[in-house]
Amino acid sequence: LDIRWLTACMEVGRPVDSEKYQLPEDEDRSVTSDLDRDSISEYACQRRTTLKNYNQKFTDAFEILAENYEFNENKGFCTAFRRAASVLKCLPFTIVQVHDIEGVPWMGKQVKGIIEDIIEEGESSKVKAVLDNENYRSVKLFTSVFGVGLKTSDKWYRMGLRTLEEVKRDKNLKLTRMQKAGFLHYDDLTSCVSKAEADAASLIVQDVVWKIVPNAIVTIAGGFRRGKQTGHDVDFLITVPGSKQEEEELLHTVIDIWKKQELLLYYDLIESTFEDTKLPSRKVDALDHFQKCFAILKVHKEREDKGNSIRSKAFSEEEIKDWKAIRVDLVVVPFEQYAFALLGWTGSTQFERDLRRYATHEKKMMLDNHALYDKTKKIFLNAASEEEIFAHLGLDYLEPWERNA
Ligand code: DCT
Ligand code: MG
Repeated sequence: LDIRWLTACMEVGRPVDSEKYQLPEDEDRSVTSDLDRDSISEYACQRRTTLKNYNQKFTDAFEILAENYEFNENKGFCTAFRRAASVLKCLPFTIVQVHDIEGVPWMGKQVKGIIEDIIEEGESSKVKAVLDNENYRSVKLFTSVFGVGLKTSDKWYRMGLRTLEEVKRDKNLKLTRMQKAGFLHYDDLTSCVSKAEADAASLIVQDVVWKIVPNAIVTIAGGFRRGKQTGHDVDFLITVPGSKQEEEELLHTVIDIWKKQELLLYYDLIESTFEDTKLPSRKVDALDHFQKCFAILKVHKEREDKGNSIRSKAFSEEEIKDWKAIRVDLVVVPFEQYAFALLGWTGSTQFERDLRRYATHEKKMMLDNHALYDKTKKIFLNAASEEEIFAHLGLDYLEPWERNA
């Protein structure tokens, strides 16, 4: 495990709408712009954060430290480093001296220390120590398997296991169905999903959904909606205007069809746990209560060897794997909650955290993936679009590609 492996998935791409963001490609802006740093909000939902990150060497370092704190259940430091990474992603210049971060929020003592180390030494010894730490490396490795969380990783580590081979060899371990799929498709699932692969998955999803409900709306959310060129999965929201029954049955029918087509390598269908009566004090630990399907789809590769058919004929069918296992999340959303679900599932995770924190602390409102509740007026605020939700919260609208906090 080394830093290259860790950062392989953290790419810096171009925003979707390049007309609006004519930033010079790869230009390293080391000159501090005349940006008023005191005006940078402590909330990611009040910062425009595109994929152009001028401070990746700092944000990568913070994210490694945050992750290590997460592994060790130190929530305070984890949050501090996540917020620090997030805020640096919106700076329109590269930090070259400590003075550059004066007035920038979330620059605490520890954070400043790391920044100083990186400026002076080119790297941080604290980050290096984490990357060399046996516990960090093992947990990072174990959690890279689909279905393995911190609890399982910790258990394996305490059992003395250090490699995936050791885990696979241990016959006493009872793997869940999800973990078995994770090991089976490990290489595919740990190599990033490209934009082209996400588009191919979109076609598969649209094709089956529209066959069942022709007027259903299928939207790609998550990182790809924010303009990222790679991701760890592809997130889809599906809504069926009109019939509740069609809505409830849709995912079941999708699964049946995919099974017949042998496209489904794994799935877990979770029924909706949404109950109107419990509003607005819903369980906060669940991401949301929509019916959803966590799946691994078999996505067939575009044939690249059209002019090379003699070579392909030399291999038997089994030898050529012409597909890739891709993680796909399908979320079925009632039409009237669509804007809230879209806002919640577009992310980034840090953007979402700050949006909810802003609603709670600045507006005395409660925002989740289902609704927005005004605690002062004791009413739900309806919204048909993301723009309306931003407006209810008194926020300037941020386009999806400005939410890469
Ligand atoms: N989300 C959230 N809180 C979380 C996890 C996720 O609000 N704890 C939201 C934001 C993004 C969306 O769900 C989809 O989640 P991921 O697929 O994990 O995020 P992503 O941004 O799409 O990242 P990736 O590109 O790696 O798939
Ligand atoms: Mg995603």
